[in-house]
Amino acid sequence: MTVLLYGPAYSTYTRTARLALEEKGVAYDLREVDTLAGEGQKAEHLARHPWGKVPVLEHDGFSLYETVAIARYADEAFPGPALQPTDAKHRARMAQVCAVLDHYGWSPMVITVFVQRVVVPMRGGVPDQGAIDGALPQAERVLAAVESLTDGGEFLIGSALSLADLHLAPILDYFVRTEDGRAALSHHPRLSTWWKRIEQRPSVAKTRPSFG
Ligand SMILES: N[C@@H](CCC(=O)N[C@@H](CS)C(=O)NCC(=O)O)C(=O)O
Repeated sequence: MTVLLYGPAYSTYTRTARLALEEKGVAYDLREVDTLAGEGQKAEHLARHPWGKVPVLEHDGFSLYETVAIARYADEAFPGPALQPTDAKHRARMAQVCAVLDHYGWSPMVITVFVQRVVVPMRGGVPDQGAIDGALPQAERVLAAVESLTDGGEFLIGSALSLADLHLAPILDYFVRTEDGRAALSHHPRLSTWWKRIEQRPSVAKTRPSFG
């Protein structure tokens, strides 16, 4: 049965779910729910997600929200290259990086720095410099933490692509569209090298939003 993924192409979390499906080679229909236009709060979407957020995946009568759960499901329910290490320590590190990004990274890097520097001016507004100044040290701390948790190889964790890579790529893609973000990333050589490689991956290139 067709896999449906609800969410807009510009959403970083939706993109992580798409990356997992793309890397597994799973065909899916992206059903745009424009959360910035308030579509997440319509009854139709609230029936899928009690907080009106994206993404939501539907497969074979099974409905699932929360990106980490969706990405794990994509990995475990479908054939294709494994996206989670089998070794307990690497698997725990992968989960740790995803949690760090969710709890401490996404908000300062995407919601503050990217939105203030890119989206607000696009809409004719003036960036809130105070908010940016407050977010940058938080972003730097996250980059330093993730850099210290990585193995320094081709992928963030272990010897293969994992959900940690798919979690960070959409966040960093927006962050480095700002000068502040590029400067912050340049302080972290492992992540800088990782980003140059990962941004060229077909799944990452295919899902890159034009937004911003
Ligand atoms: N914990 C959720 C977070 C999802 C999330 O915040 N998605 C954003 C888009 S990237 C969203 O739905 N924003 C709209 C809103 O908060 O109303 C997950 O991991 O899926």
